[in-house]
Amino acid sequence: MNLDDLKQRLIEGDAPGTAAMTKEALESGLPAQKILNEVLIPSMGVVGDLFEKNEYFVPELLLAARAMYGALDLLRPKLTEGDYQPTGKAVVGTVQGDLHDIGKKLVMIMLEGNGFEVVDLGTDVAPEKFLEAVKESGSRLVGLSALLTTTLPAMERTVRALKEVDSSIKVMIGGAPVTQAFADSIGADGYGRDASAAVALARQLLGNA
Ligand code: B1M
Repeated sequence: MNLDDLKQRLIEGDAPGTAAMTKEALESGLPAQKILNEVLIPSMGVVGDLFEKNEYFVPELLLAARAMYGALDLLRPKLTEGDYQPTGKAVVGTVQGDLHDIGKKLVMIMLEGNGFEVVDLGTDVAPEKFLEAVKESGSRLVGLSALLTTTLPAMERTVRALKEVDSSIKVMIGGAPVTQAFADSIGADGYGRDASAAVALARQLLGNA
């Protein structure tokens, strides 16, 4: 099948078309990881570029996000296939002021697929909410996502708040503007470049590597 057509459906925010072509790609035997990494994620990048050039506006971003969600739902069973033993628990959320959640959703899908129990706090999550969730769930691992340079300070505040309460809680961070150097500078325990790296890091931080 022509993967450029799928790319175009997602860039245009055509949810039914994206779903139909994702299904077709899976049925033709293409691995879910390949569809994700070589078609869907790069298409969201194109959407971002069009937004930057003022050719797309927020409504177009929302349409693309909706189409991406539909595709992820179809890929989820394939991405999480495997015979995994329970690995650990993690609390995840997008930091305060930030509404982006597709990357976080992917991280969650991959963590769950690798045996983690995940408590999802959603988006725009205040530091206190992370603290509460850690207390309630007993999780020793927190994952923070941020997509805006303007919400990086909220990430720093959240790491600081968690570490002040209990310095042994492990915090991993990720998202497009995040780097290893930033993680080091704010005292996070690790940075995951993508969802697969986040799983390896989560295992390592909980001593299950
Ligand atoms: Co927004 N947005 N957006 N947006 N948006 C970006 C991020 C932007 C880069 C677009 C651009 O200008 N090129 C830009 C940020 C610029 C900057 O800060 N440097 C931007 C902007 C400016 C904005 C608004 C301010 C626009 C406005 O209102 N004027 C506004 C802010 C709202 C807010 O949050 N307060 C806004 C709004 C939105 C929507 C709500 C409309 C929508 C999000 C819908 C949703 O998520 N449900 C949206 C979208 C869709 C995007 C782009 C186009 C796509 C993001 C995405 O889903 N990527 C984005 C452009 C881009 O990223 N190139 C853009 C796909 C996703 C799989 O990748 O999230 O990076 P990503 O996740 C990756 C890794 O980063 C990593 O793993 C994932 C898988 O590989 N990862 C982790 C992520 N979290 C991790 C956590 C980990 C580990 C790894 O451990 C815990």
